[in-house]
Amino acid sequence: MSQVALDEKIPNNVNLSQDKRLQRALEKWQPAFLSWWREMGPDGFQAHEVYLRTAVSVDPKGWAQFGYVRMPEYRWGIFLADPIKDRTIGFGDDYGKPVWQEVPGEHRNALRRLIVTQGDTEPASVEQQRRLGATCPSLYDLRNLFQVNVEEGRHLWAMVYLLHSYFGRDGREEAEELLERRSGDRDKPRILSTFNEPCNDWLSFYMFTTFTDRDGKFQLLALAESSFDPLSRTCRFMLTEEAHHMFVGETGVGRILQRTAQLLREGKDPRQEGAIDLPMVQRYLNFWYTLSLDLFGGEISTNAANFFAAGLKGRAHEKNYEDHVARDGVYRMEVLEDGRLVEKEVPMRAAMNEVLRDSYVEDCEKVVKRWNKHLEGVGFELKLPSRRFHRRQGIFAGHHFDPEGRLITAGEFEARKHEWLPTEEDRAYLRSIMHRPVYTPGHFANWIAPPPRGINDQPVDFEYVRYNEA
Ligand code: BYC
Repeated sequence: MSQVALDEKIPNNVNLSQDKRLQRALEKWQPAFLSWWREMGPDGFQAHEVYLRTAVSVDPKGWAQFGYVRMPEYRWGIFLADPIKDRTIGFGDDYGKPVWQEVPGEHRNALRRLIVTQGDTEPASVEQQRRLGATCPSLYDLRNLFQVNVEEGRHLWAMVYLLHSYFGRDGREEAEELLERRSGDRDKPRILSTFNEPCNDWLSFYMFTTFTDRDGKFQLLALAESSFDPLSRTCRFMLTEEAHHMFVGETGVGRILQRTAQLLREGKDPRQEGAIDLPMVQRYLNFWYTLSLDLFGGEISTNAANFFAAGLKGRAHEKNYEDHVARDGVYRMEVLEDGRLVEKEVPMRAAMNEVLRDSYVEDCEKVVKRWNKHLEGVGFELKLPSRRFHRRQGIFAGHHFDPEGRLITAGEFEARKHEWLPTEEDRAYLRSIMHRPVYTPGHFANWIAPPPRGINDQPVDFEYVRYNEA
């Protein structure tokens, strides 16, 4: 293939047309990616034309070009944010030294593992969401789902680029394995817990894109601080795309709340009208928020301490902290000792997962505040549960807490979990109101309000997804 044709097919700013080694690695990997996409990507919509944005360069004009594309023909590209001149290491033991353009031998395994873990979440989320097209509330939402999906595909490419370019043969093997694991599969599951949970209805999808994609935002912010400059630059560009995913989630839940609040103000029972009642929204929030808290890892973590000391993974917006070495500092956190919650001082470096979780929780608080604006006057407010509630990773896993964070017994938890977490009945109800997809332009399911405006200045009733037999 000519250089121009290659750059046209795979938009990039990594000099792909001159890089024979990368070309050879991709020659094998790209067809495997496409067959994974056909097998595990959006079910039933591979031949549809979707109004998508494609990144063709990193400058503001090029990174968001819109047009109809069939998803398997989407141009998944490879982009790094522009380099920062004379960038130095921003934290850890090597603070102030020049950043690395190659992988230092002593950090090779740890870096590869971080990149693989990040990369694994991207195809996992596509797999989790692959059947949602059959129950979509509108063409607008269907298009947003597919935009999220193709960009997760691109984020996988971003991590695979790093594995192919900087990790030799074992990098290529890891890249292949990223296409072999499957979300929820008993024998070859995805690496992180939350990415093996089914995401089969649109309330879950909006909660996932609000809370789980927001974990993505904070993990990418932490990796954007990395001393390994290609990783930092890759993550910086990914963050520009992540913003849209969180927009899809936050406005999706917001529009559900708007519809339900409207019915409540009219004195109607949302369930009688086929809409979603607020306690159910709270249960889904509790579920996806707490699963996403798990993605930050243990509160006290040697891995996190080592990543920080080595300069591999920092804190979100590291420049806002005073002490970038954090060798002597401590972090006060509540831990369980002899069945009681007590405050304890933990060496700061060992608490880095919790520090990142703090930034995340603060961001989530703001989202909930914006959601509650839709509920003014209806007598119900959504709330984030305690970060101890319903945890499966870290020091609170295996213990029981109520949403206020009070320690309770397993029996008490069992007796009340139907108030706090989605029930079988909730799932059946959502299936019943979502079983019929809405594919008519400008029409919306009865359980969600239309958005105030369309995508890229197109009207709300634009045909965002269409089927052309050509
Ligand atoms: N599930 O020291 P610990 C995104 C393991 S989302 C399963 O507590 P560490 C996206 C851990 O691996 C962002 N296992 O944790 C969003 C370790 O295993 P080993 C993804 C878990 O290592 C939506 C052991 O438990 N990016 O982009 O400090 C759509 C003890 O670990 C979990 C990243 O995650 C879990 N939840 O931190 C699409 C960034 N938590 O060593 C995309 C890269 C912990 O005993 N990853 N374990 O075998 C990391 O920075 C770290 O791997 C983690 C874990 C923060 C995830």
